[in-house]
Amino acid sequence: MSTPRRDETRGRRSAVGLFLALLFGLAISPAARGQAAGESSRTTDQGDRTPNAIARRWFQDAKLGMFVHWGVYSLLGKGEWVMNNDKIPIAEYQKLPPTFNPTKFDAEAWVKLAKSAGARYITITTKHHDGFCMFDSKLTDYDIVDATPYGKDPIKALADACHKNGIKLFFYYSLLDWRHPDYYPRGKTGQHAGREEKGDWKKYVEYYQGQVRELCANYGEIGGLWFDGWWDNPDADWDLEGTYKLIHELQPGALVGNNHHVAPFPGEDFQIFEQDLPGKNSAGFNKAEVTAELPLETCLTMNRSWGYNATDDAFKSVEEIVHALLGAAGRGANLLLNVGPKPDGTIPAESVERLQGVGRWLEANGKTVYETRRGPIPPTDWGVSTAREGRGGEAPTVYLHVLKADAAEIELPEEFAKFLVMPLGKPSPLKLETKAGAVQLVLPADARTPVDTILVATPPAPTDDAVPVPLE
Ligand code: JFZ
Repeated sequence: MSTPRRDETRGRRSAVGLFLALLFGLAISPAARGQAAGESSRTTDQGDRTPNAIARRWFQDAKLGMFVHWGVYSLLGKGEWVMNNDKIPIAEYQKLPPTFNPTKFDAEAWVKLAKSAGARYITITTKHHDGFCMFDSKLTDYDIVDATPYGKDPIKALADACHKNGIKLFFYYSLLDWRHPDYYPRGKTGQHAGREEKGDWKKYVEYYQGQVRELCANYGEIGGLWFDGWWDNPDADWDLEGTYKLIHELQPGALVGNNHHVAPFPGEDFQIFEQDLPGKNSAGFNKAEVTAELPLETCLTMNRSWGYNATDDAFKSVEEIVHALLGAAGRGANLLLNVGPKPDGTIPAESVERLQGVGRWLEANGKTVYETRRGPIPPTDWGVSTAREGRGGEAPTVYLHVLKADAAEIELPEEFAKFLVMPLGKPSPLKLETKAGAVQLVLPADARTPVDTILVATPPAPTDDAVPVPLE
């Protein structure tokens, strides 16, 4: 016979059970989530076998991507905004491509580096705000094949190397263009380019959509498109609906994201945060609410610059980057970690070292990150949680990532009272004490590990009188 106390326990247990079921998308149908038909009915639900849903789940599993900001601006070593910031007119800036010859660019080496970091995808600038195209476009001569002594398409080489090495490739594409004459009426930036005060916006939209078509048609299977620059001209008619439809038609498994800093538009497959974890706004421009419906991604610089900056040595440590990765994972987001290659095509040594450091950490601890979802404990003062679905009827596993180095005791929600909690890779269960409705977990110094103390929490078996049994 159940005692009242046990009934309470069961109630709590089912709350965690419900959370975990929701977490892995087992329980909610699109209809139950009030979604309309068409574009917005795309889901991440397990049962949804459309290429888009499969790609979204793949994306949520992937956790780490390598972001690449590379263009003719790299020559000046002052970041990718140099044309605007230094008020360089087009006539001057155009002198850069004839000197751009990245003979040391090695697509295979970049992809292997991304892999050694534990990244599962690469997102690269195909055109930034300066309008220069790093891919072979038939719609302009202002591209790397037509306008530089290099004369080859690095995006093609990268796409081939990615396909060969099982890495997905996403294309960053700037909707904003500081050079195109038809980018008119102008937006907030690019005012010193020296263009005439005229232009045909419709023609610009045709141009950019034509380039999106090229990116979807000429590089085999791609991971998706990552748009930026909408914020320069938010009231303009961008026909994003048409653009997204084109992408989804040409590449049914490609995901669309847009760094517009507002709530996601229909047809977008993931929500982007810049220099901030979802829900935070230290950068000042992440005011959008975090959507529950879409996969999330946070992009982050390794120093303070996106494009190569010769004097910026404010590099984050490997520990800080791993904490950012876990902070993202604990909020259900991927981390897109940036590198700014040099004009010769090599990636700065500081970045290489850090990528490899992150890779070493993931090599040892990746099973608590990849293929997980945000865990049942929201990010808190001691760290974050992630959770992994149980295979073949097994109970799900919750990973507690204790990021606070000196935490001697951490507080857990009372649902955890009957969980078995063990430091990753150590066979000794930790002591849980219930005090005033909360569970205190004692963390002796010898149970802690540098960077992240990972605790594996296994829920009690679903039978009524279950007593946790230590795992073998
Ligand atoms: C944008 C780009 O401008 C930047 O060069 C880089 O590519 C980054 C990933 O994305 O950064 C922005 C864009 C808009 C604002 C801030 C940073 N904004 O509106 O405040």
